[in-house]
Amino acid sequence: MLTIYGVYRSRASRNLWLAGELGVGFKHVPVIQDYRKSAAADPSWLSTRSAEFMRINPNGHIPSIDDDGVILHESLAINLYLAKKHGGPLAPKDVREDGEMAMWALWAATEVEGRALNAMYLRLGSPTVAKDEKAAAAAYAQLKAPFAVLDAALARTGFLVGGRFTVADLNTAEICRYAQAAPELFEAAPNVKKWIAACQSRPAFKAMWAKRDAEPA
Ligand SMILES: N[C@@H](CCC(=O)N[C@@H](CS)C(=O)NCC(=O)O)C(=O)O
Repeated sequence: MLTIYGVYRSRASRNLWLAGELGVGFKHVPVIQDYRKSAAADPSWLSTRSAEFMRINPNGHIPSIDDDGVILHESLAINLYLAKKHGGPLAPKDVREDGEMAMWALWAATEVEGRALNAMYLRLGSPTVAKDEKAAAAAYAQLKAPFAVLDAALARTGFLVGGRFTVADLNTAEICRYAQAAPELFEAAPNVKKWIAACQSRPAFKAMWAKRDAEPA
C-alpha cells in the first residue's frame, strides 16, 4: 500500500497528481506545514514538526511516501520512483529517457523553483514576505532565461521527453506553476504557455486541484 504524507497545498500536490495519472490507490495522510498548522481542517492532522511525522521524515518537510516500507522524501524523486515502478507512458522507456527525466527534474528544481517561489512571494505577499512589486519584477526577470530554454525544448513535440506526456512534464509543470502569477513570462514563451495549459487540463490534474481547493488555505 502506498501512503502519501502531505496536504494538497504543498509539494505533495506533485505526488497526488501523479498517483491519479497512474491510477494507483493510496492512503493520504494530510500532514500540514508547521508554520500554518492553525489552518488544519481537523485537529488530528499532524504538522511537519510533530514527533510522529519527524519519525517518518527527520527533515520535517512534506511530502514523504511509505510504499510498502520504502520510505522516500523529495517530491521529484518520489515521482521518478513511482513512474518507474508502475511503468506505462509516463515512465522512461529506456536509460536515455531516464537520464532526460532526471535532468528535467534537477533543472526545474535548481533553475526555476527557488526563483519562482521568491518572485511569487514578492508579488503576492506571504506570511513571512511583504509585497514588493519592484523586487518581484526583478525576480521574475531572472526566470526569462530558463523559460527561453524550456520554450526551445518544447518547440518540436510540445513535450519534454519522448514526444509524449511523461513524469518529466508533470514535475516541471508543477514547478513552473509557481510562476503563473507572472503572465508576462508565459506570453514571452508561447510553447511554455501552451504546454502548461495542456498539462493543467488533464483530468488527473483537475482532480488534484479540486481537492487542493477544498483544503483550508
Ligand atoms: N525539496 C523538497 C522540499 C520540501 C519542502 O520544503 N516542503 C515544504 C512544503 S511545500 C515544507 O515541508 N514546509 C514546512 C516546513 O518547513 O515546516 C521537496 O521537493 O520535497
